[in-house]
Amino acid sequence: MLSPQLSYKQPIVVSPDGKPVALTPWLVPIVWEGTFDPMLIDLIYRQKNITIATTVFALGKYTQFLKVFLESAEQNYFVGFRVHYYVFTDQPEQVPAVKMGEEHNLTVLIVPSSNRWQDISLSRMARLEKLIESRLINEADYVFSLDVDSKFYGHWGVETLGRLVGVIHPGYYQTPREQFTYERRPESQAFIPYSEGDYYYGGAVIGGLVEDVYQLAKTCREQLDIDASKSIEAAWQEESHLNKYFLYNKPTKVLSPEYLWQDQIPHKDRVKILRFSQIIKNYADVRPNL
Ligand code: 48C
Repeated sequence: MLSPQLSYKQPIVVSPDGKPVALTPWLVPIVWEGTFDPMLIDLIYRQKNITIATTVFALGKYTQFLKVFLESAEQNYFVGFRVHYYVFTDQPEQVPAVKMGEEHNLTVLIVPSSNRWQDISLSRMARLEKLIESRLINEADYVFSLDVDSKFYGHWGVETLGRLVGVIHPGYYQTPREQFTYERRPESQAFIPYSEGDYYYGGAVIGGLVEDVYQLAKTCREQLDIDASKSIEAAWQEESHLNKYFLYNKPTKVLSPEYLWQDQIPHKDRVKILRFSQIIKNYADVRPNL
């Protein structure tokens, strides 16, 4: 019995007349400027007493990105709500002292160094899984895992909260699915055939309710372990496994590329506003290996 071929038309993100599409084929919101009322949604969430945990990994030379990440976050990220940052690093002394807003806290978690950036990226799922098991299950309602080599340029608020939240990668939102950089080797647990795929999600932003992000992290870690036991490393490390997960466990909210841009990509005629963007860096200067 062949597994049912999940081939269906590829969802579009921006319509031919340039208008953003605000709903996925499975009827969950795609969050763009203008598709939500910040005042109203703030009012709704203020009634709840929520805590948002945020994990960032800053190993090796990536500690240099912490200052801009944290300072720009304090100006834009869940301002007015309770936020607890968990900074994973191999150099605690490199974590800058950044003035935190009210009810914003930061905990430093020491992890061993690594001389392969791929391993650092790959290990994030395992670390997230363990952090949720050991602490977040009691300390937070929502959790976001964000790439540290980024900067907040605009409002990032409770419009991004949901059970399971992914972001559309800025490099692939107007690309045919056959060109998505999914893992295409059937022997990998992250395999996605050319005929399938909704969006190409960026690994730099993963979010949702603690319990749901736990299931994501645990599943991806298990899949990563299976691949590793066969000496397979997926095309884009844990981002490949994340895309596989989101294909079969649809996000309940999808963030537009406003929530994950890249500084080197022009944005004026593409998104109305930039909120979070990966800064330009020379990988040779910041990574332990090429
Ligand atoms: O903390 C590090 N140190 C490294 O040497 C390489 C990656 N990382 C962490 O992994 C950072 O949190 C990065 O944001 C993340 C993987 N993402 C990237 O390297 C690029 N944003 C693709």
